[in-house]
Amino acid sequence: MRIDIISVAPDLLESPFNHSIVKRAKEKGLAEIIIHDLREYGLGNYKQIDDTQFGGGAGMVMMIEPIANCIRKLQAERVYDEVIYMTPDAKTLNQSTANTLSLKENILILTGHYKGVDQRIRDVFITKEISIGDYVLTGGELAAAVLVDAIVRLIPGVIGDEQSALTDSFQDNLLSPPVYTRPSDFEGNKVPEILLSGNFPKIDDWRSEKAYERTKNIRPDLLDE
Ligand code: 6GU
Repeated sequence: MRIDIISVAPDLLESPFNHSIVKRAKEKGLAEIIIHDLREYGLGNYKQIDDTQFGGGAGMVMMIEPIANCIRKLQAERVYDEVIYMTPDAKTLNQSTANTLSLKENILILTGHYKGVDQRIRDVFITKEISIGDYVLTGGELAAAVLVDAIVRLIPGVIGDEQSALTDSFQDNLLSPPVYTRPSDFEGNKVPEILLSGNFPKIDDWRSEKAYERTKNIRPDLLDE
């Protein structure tokens, strides 16, 4: 999979993709992540990328031409399955969206700053808008890093143990059950007996039960979906 990201703060996107699973995916050739500095497409000597909003009001708006020029240049090189805009005023990311996106060939991600981008960018170029939750970040870069991490680990072949991604929290709209490792007794806090029993069908049942219990207590909304 190839992922292109357009950003005014490309340095924010260096480090998140040079760790653990995402790094391994890149090394295995399963994911290619390229960051594009929007400033290079800015207008005039000052490389302008934002301007005051029509109708008045505080805050700058990202201008249409630099973004359009950047997107068009990238689109001339490959066909994108999705052109995604990261913005808090969108549907929130969930595991199902991450699953769907992990099967795409090429995706382009636009990250916003300030008051956001001129609406016409969204109307003309964007095929999907994603928020990562009901709170506001300074810019879309950290949100894009979250999205890319969630997608890349799902690309077939990225996680060695195939089971591992499949048994994650949310994969069946359930939270994960509790997990334990040695020692089996920490200052009197014992690991549940069943996990030491070697009875694997029973252990599976126990884990399902605990996953359901946890979901019911903490995220009952997931059970309605
Ligand atoms: Cl995608 N962008 C920004 N700036 N804030 C957010 C967000 C995105 N998702 C949640 N908050």
